[in-house]
Amino acid sequence: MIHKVLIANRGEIALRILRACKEMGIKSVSVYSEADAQSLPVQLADEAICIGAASAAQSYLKSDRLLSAAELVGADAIHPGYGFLSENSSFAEQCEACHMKFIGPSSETIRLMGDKIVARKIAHKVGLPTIPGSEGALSDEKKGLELANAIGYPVIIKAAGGGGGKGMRTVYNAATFTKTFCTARMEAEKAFGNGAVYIEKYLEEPHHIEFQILADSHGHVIHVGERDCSLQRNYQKLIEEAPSTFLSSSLREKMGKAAVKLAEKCGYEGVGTVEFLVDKKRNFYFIEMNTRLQVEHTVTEEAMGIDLVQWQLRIANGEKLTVRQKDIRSAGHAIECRINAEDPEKDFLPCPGHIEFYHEPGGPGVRIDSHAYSGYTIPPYYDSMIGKLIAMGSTRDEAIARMSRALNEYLIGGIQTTIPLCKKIMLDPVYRAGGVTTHFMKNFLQRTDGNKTKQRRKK
Ligand code: MV4
Repeated sequence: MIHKVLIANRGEIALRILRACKEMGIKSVSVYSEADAQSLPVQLADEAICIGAASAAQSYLKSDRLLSAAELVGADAIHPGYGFLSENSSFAEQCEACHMKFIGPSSETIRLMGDKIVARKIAHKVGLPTIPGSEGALSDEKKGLELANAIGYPVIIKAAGGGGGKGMRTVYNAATFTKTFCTARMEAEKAFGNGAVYIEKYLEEPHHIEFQILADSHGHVIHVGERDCSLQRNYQKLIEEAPSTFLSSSLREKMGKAAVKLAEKCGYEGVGTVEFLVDKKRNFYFIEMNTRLQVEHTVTEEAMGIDLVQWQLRIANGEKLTVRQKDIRSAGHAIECRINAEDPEKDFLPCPGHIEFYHEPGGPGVRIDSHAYSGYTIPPYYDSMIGKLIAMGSTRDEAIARMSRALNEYLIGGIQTTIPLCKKIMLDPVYRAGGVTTHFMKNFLQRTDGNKTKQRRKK
């Protein structure tokens, strides 16, 4: 039985996890860096323990210190949250060796899915559609060029160690292939310590749709629907929603079954996400599997009326899933806006600093997951997300109306945030029509920047 959980993370997700622990009568322990001593998760957890200096490399990424802290406080399990060590198979392995329950799948599953070439091979082998491309890693630029010529341009070069858009390069013709291939491989080696790259046919304007799966330790797997994460900028998700307006119920069923099959075939345990790209003609293709709780898990929670973090804890405790696939039904429509301490007017420059004033929205259909408060200082060492605003309604229009009004109530003084940008997107006719593709933000910023330039010229 899990009595005490050490939360190996910070910020809003640490808060999210300790809330689930409290509701279940499980003791929670926050770890913190010297920069996070004043943070909300430190103040609200049952215990808190300092693990090092401000930089992530000296604190939240130090597996030995996390394990020592867990042993010191008598924790039975470690929840890694997202980012940091959440998809680090060595850390999961160290936990296994110490008989400290790592809340997530086995280190073996994390390792397999962490290599995007291996994940693609497994998905293909068990019958999921994958994008035409290389079978494994490409040995050299000559083999790469031959294959790219055979597939036809454009092609995309991806790193085995990458994921989430890191280290990707698109190639539009044979003339530029070799050079781009070599740069991609060098960058992959430097960034991931793994120079292995693969290629796929490049899909134009795809939709990014991911399925949330739940798997208990007894081999039962279900999916709890999809999230549409097409609205991104530089591979950073900005607004997510569930369900996707782009899927028919029959396509949803087909993709959900594929996601469940993959989880079953790899002996998955815990919550996981199977990512797909869907093209204009509604062909779907597996791209990656994420073996962690994701930032945007909240839209699934609100759209499906389910607590995913509580399920993570129950599954880690060896409990069986009590819900069956046929019992899973939508509870409405949910949208999440990521509130980042960034200045959209200055090319999304992060702007950490002192929050002088802070007022959260409320009322029907509104949820905020945030560790911010009036007087809090956002440290410059970590990512710039300071909260997530989730709005739900019985229809998408209702969720949009609630999001708009909640964004107007959300008052943050002292720093720049993505709130004004999200307000503009909620009013945008293209967004409101639904079915945005991964190219939405580029077009949106061009359209609206264009307005700004015209206005400046008039002055
Ligand atoms: C692609 C693609 C087009 N064709 N793969 C970016 C994130 C990573 N998980 C996969 N990504 C893409 N892979 C092929 N074969 C286009 C993207 C992509 C993208 C995907 C999801 C959301 C936003 C995106 C923005 C640009 C490119």
